Amino acid sequence: MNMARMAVLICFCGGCGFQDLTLVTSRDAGAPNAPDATNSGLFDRGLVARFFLDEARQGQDPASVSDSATNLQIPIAYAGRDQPSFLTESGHRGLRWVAPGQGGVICRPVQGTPWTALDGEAQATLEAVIDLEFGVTSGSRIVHVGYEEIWTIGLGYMHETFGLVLRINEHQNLREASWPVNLATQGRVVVTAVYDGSAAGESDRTRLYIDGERLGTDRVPPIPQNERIDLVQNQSSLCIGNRAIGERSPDGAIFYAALYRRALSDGEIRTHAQRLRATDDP
Ligand SMILES: [Ca+2]
Repeated sequence: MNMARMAVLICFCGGCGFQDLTLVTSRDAGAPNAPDATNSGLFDRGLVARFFLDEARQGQDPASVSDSATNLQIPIAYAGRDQPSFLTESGHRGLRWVAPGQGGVICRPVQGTPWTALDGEAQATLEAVIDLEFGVTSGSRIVHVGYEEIWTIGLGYMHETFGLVLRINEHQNLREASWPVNLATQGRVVVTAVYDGSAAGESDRTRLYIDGERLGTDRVPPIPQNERIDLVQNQSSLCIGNRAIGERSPDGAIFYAALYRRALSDGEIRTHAQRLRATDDP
């Protein structure tokens, strides 16, 4: 019988100055930092939604995809014949949009779903596996919660302007952090954006990682400590690859997307990146 084992891990990242204090529960005495997922090899604590986007082969058009965190079925709205469409790229399944700023979206209102657990939290993690070429200058959506033009929380891509962006609470005071990344030269990458309102330093309240490595930013947003995410539950939808009203697709593929109600640690993000680089399906 495996007994749960508690371990406190303190790791200091060489040169980066970040300290990562992580409390881990492991069922495997040989793996002190093992993911706590049952079968996916990914951390489950604080998980709000997880999409593997593996439902179909190229050319099939299923009506919905599954959120493995809640077992909700999320409708896919297709825009014409071409987007989004399922693809398999080097063995990885996902969906591809063929032009920026178009329609087509995976989307469902948050009200009445377990996703509302994110409402009022002062931490979140948005994670995606993507291979994007372009995004519209006003922000193509990767993982997005909001309504109409509003981002209550989302990860997006603004090609040739700001790069990857994390936006929070636009209906109150827009909090925006950005990282100048040209995804067209990156290929398939694991992108992780963290909002940690509890962080003492402003520069640590928004963090971005590519394949598990943290990027610096020269635009540190002034976010008050412990500001809470307001989802605007009665209006917002959770969407992948667009906003509910369309016109914000990226040009490229999304292979996986997840949303947490806590800030994943640097170590957890690296563990996820290794797993998702290898496979973004269950
Ligand atoms: Ca996938």
